[in-house]
Amino acid sequence: MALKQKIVMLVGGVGGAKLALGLANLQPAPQLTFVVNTGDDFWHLGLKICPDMDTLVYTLSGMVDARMGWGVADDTTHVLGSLATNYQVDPWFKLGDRDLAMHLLRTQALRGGARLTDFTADIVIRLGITARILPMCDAEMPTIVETQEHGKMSFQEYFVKHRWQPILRQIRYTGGKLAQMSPEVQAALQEADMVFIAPSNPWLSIAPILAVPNMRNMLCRLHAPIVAFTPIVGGDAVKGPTAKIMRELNLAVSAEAVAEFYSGMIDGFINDLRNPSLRAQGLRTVQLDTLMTDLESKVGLARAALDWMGGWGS
Ligand code: FO1
Repeated sequence: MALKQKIVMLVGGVGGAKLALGLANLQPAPQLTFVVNTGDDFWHLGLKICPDMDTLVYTLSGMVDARMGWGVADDTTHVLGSLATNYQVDPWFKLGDRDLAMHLLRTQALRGGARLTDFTADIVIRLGITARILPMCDAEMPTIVETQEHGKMSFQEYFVKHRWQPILRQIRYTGGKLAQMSPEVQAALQEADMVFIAPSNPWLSIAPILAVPNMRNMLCRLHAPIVAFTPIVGGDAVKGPTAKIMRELNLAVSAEAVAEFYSGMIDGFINDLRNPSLRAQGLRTVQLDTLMTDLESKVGLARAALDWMGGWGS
């Protein structure tokens, strides 16, 4: 597969950022665009927090805390500690001191009227990232979860405060009248030679992107091939709540159910070697080792995916 081709990847969360890093190591950066989930974003302690955007930015810039997969490496928590000790503020959402720099700058920029797209473009340059990182949308589109035990709650309350333990009944992808696809996302998709859907949680990380008005429609009509990666490996999620959520949504925990979720939109599906092979009509599939434990395996998976797609024409 010629590396000059323009690639767009829909991504959210830690698993997606790993593949993004693999791809960024292979692909000439101006040809690579990431469209990132912002459904996880929220306001906390007066600051605008964009966890999936930051996870990707920190991963691609080499700043990420590799053990957690999010936040900044070697960070301290003096501010959070002071809030807890001196002011009895519950420190349930771990904001490190170095990480706070990003939230302060972003909050200042947004309060000053900047778009999240422009703020991110500026940050990306400052941190030496050459790939393009676009939020799925500039308006707020918070994901709301409906749980059996506590009713409605914001995404981060569900995911972090309650450690995704409540039973999920429904997920709502909200967006006001202002929610619309940015010209940058629209152009990136229209110009793309191929689109990847990262092995991120389909319901928590990818579905919010697909819920941006006109996004699903546009992807379904795109001439460029769209290929999704399985987040299910060996009948379970690599990390996080994907398998638990699938059970709660009455779905089989399988790569097949994930492929089904994207059906009508994707042309190809990258399954894992450890999963049963799947056959879905009109869908090209391949089984690869999708576990990404180090940089070599991240780059290896990206390369194998590109090589596989390179053979499509023949
Ligand atoms: N995840 C956690 O499990 N606990 C945290 O306290 C936490 C803090 C946090 C702070 C900044 C940031 O950018 C991400 C953070 N995350 C934390 C990760 C994040 O909330 C989730 O991984 C995503 O939203 C799900 O994709």
